[in-house]
Amino acid sequence: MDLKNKKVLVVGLATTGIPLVTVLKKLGGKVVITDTKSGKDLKETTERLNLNADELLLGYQLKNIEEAGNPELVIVSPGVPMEIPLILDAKNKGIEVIGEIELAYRLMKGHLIAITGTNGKTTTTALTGEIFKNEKIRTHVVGNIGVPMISKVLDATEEDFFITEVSSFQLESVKSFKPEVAAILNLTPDHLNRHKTMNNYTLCKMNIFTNQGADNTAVINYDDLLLRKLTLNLSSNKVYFSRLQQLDKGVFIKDGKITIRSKGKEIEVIDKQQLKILGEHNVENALAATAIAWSMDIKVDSIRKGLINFLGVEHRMEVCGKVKGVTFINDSKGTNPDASIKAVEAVKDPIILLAGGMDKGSNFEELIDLFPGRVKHLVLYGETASIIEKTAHQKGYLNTIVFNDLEAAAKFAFDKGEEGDVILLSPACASWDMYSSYEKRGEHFKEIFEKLRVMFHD
Ligand code: UMA
Repeated sequence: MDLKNKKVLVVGLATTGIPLVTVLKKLGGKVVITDTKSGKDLKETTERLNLNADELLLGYQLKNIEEAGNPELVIVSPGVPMEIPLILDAKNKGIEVIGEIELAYRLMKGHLIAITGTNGKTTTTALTGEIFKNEKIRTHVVGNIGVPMISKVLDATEEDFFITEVSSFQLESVKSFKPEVAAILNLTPDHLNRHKTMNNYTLCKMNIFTNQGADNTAVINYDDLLLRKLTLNLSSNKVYFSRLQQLDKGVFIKDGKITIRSKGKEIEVIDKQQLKILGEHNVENALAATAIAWSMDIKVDSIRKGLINFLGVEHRMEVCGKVKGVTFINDSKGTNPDASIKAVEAVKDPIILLAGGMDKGSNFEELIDLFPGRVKHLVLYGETASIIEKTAHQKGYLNTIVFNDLEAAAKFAFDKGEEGDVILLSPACASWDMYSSYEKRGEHFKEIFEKLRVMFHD
């Protein structure tokens, strides 16, 4: 893709926008950047990138494309909604609008593996990356996981592998994006505040397969009936994984072992007990990573080593430690009810659950249904606190309390905690009402834990 002297508008100057601008400039593009954040807020970034005033339209939402000086191409960051007037106007006037992931795809060399799903995608992406690294392959673990794909494309060679986590936001604006292997792990409602309906959300996710052909592989969770139905007519070569059923062909659990069955041959990979990541949902993630690696001819020994050695990702069921016999677990990445359901199911000891955050229009009923016998207290904070509390009370679960912030909530949980209990931060909501990211929320929780640990000399 030739970007030399091409006028490009970049919308959003944060984790994605920063390397995006750097790459566009390296390729000779004429860059204009807009962000609703003010010049003052972005001063450090604009200085670091050596940007001048002509290139910057900061501090307000542009209403039309003329305001950006009629660029030839618009590239959006994942968090920028596709319905803002600027984007609609650009599209109406025939100006191409793509996301960063699409541009990265157009510029990349090497092999592309893409992983999506409502939950488990970060763990599966990181685990797949570990497996590929065991094979001594140059691997870039990128995407929604926090390292924009665009930041690695210019260094890559034909032999490199991109293991890319893709979100519904990113998949909404792809066009030619064509992974050699594409995986959808599961589909439950999420991000409905942006996508409006489950159908829209599903359609975005399905874009991962749109450009695949018979020479590409689609890795699909056989146990997710909606997903199985939606992928029935794909032209890709389908590889299923299942935690619940033994398949004629694919990756599944047999006698407690992760097993591959292919061309009439059966291969035992590991006993699922050997996984260090907790919970049945992580067994699914391990099955998916195995299926992806197997479809790319990765040796079973490398898969085995990756599965056994993988310790999980930060902010996902991360055990911080114990204070006075109470275990603290940071699952700040639990940003929707389904993720928190998996977290609660994975903990065998009595739980004091910290939850709440930005309102994405989620339904919390199923999460609350799990509480009897498992969750001793539900300690809430953030924008959704009263919504979750109301749902809990309607369902007859009354052990709830609301605080203004996470620190007060965590301290209350600690006061209530008894030896053997688990204080689980699994908010079931996005962090954006109080934090800039789930990472910042998780770090804050770990700081609170550290303070208590020091205070009680544990
Ligand atoms: N902005 C505007 N106009 C708008 C909206 C936003 O100018 O209308 C600006 C904001 O002021 C801000 C910038 O755009 O400066 C933010 O862009 P962004 O929200 O895309 O955030 P990035 O920092 O670039 O991070 C994004 C992903 N964020 C989102 O999808 C919301 C990160 O996923 C991802 O790790 C990163 O790109 C690298 O690829 C985070 C996430 O929470 C982890 N993702 C959601 C999830 O997993 O559920 C989808």
